[in-house]
Amino acid sequence: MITNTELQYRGDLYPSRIVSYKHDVDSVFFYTDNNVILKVTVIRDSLIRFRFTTKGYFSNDFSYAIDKNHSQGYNFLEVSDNETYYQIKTSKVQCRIQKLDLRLSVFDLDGNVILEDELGFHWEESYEYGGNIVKMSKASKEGECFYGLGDKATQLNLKGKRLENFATDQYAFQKDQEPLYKVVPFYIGLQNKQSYGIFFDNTFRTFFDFCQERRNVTSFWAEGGEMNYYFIYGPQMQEVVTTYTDLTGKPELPPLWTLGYHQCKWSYYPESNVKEITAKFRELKIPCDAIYLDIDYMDGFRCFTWNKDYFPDPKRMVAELAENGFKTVVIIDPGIKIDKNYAVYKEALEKDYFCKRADGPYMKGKVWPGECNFPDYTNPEVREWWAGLFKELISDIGVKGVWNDMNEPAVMEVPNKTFPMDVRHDYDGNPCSHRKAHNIYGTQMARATYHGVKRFAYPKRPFIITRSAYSGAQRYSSSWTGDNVASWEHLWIANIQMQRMSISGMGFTGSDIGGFAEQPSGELYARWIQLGVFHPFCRTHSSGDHGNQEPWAFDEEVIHITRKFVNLRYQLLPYLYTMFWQYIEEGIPMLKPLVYFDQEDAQTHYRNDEFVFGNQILVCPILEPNALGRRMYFPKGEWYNYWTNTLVPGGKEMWVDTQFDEIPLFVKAGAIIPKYPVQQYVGELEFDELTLDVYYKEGKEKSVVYEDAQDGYDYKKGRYSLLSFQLTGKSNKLIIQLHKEGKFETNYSKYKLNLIGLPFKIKSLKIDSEKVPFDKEAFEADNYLVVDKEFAVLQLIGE
Ligand code: MIG
Repeated sequence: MITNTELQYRGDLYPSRIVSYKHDVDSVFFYTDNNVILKVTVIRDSLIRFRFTTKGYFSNDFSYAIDKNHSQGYNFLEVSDNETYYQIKTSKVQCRIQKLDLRLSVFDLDGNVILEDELGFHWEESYEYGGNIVKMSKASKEGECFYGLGDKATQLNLKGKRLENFATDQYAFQKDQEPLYKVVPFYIGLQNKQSYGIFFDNTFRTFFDFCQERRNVTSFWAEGGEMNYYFIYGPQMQEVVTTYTDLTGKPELPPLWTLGYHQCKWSYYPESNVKEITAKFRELKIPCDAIYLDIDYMDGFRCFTWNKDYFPDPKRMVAELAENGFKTVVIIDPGIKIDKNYAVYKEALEKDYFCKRADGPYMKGKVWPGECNFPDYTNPEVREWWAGLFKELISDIGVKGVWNDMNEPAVMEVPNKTFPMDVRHDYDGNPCSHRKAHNIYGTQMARATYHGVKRFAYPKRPFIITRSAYSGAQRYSSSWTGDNVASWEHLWIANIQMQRMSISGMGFTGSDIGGFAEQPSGELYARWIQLGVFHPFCRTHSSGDHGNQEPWAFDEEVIHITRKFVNLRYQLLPYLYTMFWQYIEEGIPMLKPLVYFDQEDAQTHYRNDEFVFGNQILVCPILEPNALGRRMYFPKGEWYNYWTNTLVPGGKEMWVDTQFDEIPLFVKAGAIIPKYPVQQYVGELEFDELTLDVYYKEGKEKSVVYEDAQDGYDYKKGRYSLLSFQLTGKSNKLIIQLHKEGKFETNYSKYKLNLIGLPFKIKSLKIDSEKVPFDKEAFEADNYLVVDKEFAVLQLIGE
């Protein structure tokens, strides 16, 4: 064995033998004789934190990612030891730490290995910066798969890949290009039908290697900071993802209109152009809820100003747009123009809020406004000031959402596209350089923006969208995947990115529909909108320098397809809102990759294309030109073709025919799917019936529908409505039991049941065990049954 003294001159250093340990309520400290301490904290029985120091003491414990409200739960913690290792046991897992070298392994209670150190923790001292380059390597078994890590533009399963986390403005990124805009150092391992998670909470540049360098080794490392990671036990992927999301936080509910369709371009101006665009949506009857103003609305790209030639009276314009159902969202960048006549600049300068270089000068960089300084959003006082700047935009002008761009942060005309690494940051009282603050800069900007918009929008809910993000950013903001390209390959990438973001805790995300750079063909645009309406955030955006990208920039058929699919999204709003509610309540991802849906089925492990939207709708986009069908995999269960209502058994791959105006879309047998009427914008119509598409199944299936006032915070005081439908299908009977919860009274008074796949003819109807009249002819004419919403048990009895 090589000793530590020898290794010091070769690079890597290792912990040596454990000499003592100490145990407190939820943590165990292990001390080695070369100053390494490992602190093992049992946060929950299925969530364990491992934190290492090489200095003999720990620095201040601070994280931007961890939600201070995360659940800690009851823990069972038992420490024992034998000759070779210490053992820490919780009620879910046992963790062994080798006395010789601090290597650790985690087992389930049946003794199956879930995670095992290869070299384990090791490090390299950094002479240049001080501190360590911290490294970890784990043994990986044959067949192990890896998922997660946020916005990576590559296959869903990350096995065989090396990935880098460093927030980067990556214009027109390519497949497999690294690094991208967001940093989510969290992955899910799946091995032996068991899932576990690792969250490496370190904001320095990090790398993950999933068996690329060495076939049986997974490793992750950071250019500084601490080896500090969380192990999350599954065994189901759902438990891993919900635990991670609980740890890093969930958002509040967004206003329902944000789940509508959004239209954007760089840039819509002047006012007459904005009015033309919004009018055209209404004229063509393509629903739309939001219109965006990109950087040209400002006066010389100065944040919080308006170009008065283009927008002489923003308040009036925003109000007029609102009358027509359009919410206005405006862009705000971090670069503040150096201009002594510009109020925001002057104030930040006076108060010393800009980031500084190591030797004192302000950080200066070129962005859209020209030379800029940049607020240090890692300083709480700066965030507070920034939040206050939104008063006029939100309270006075009536803007409803703010779009944070360029916050990686992006700097033009410099080789590394961002700040030099010596720039100083407050890091909430833990002063550091840009090496440590870079990856969370964007999140702190979005956080400050969120607080400002929320303050001035109250009692309405705020809406924020950010380009850069670190784990936890989901608490403050939605996001989009940055500057993609109008290509078929990018449609493939977008599909995977949104699934990956969903299982990485950041579900409220979308791609620029149609592609940002270059111009899509009508066919590509149509295929993209057909997928985009199934993404939590649904916005068309383009750079504007390759022609227009509104639906009417294409031919009649594309207009028809756009309308058809956006209409479908608006019909599915209660379904979409319910899945959002499950995300904020329980951390359940809105989009479920097939492997998440059924990890036991090895066929799902390398699939990229199909995903489950919510819990009961299976979506498979068409990702190539001239395709009137494709092969796809059906996971477990039985699935109704949405367009034809024919039933397909799961567990196999099949060819599915489609038209140009359809994509393969399937509904789980037994599902009850709620639908609103098509509206041109959220809240346009009052309606008296909630449509329920009821998909018969022999057996049981539960469906839920969450509703509330669609905005505001009353839902937090119990003013919501949660309908739980339990469907039970028998050969000549269909029973629907309904349980209601919550204090919110929905406006409608009836359900309109659309019965699909009933294997029998209805003879009679019972509501709460009373026979009620049944108009057979009327039912057979259109298959709809209208019932009063106040029922507990509905029975359809066959002949
Ligand atoms: O340097 O504001 O990703 O969505 O339209 C380009 C102009 C700056 C990049 C964003 C894009 C936005 C554009 N911005």
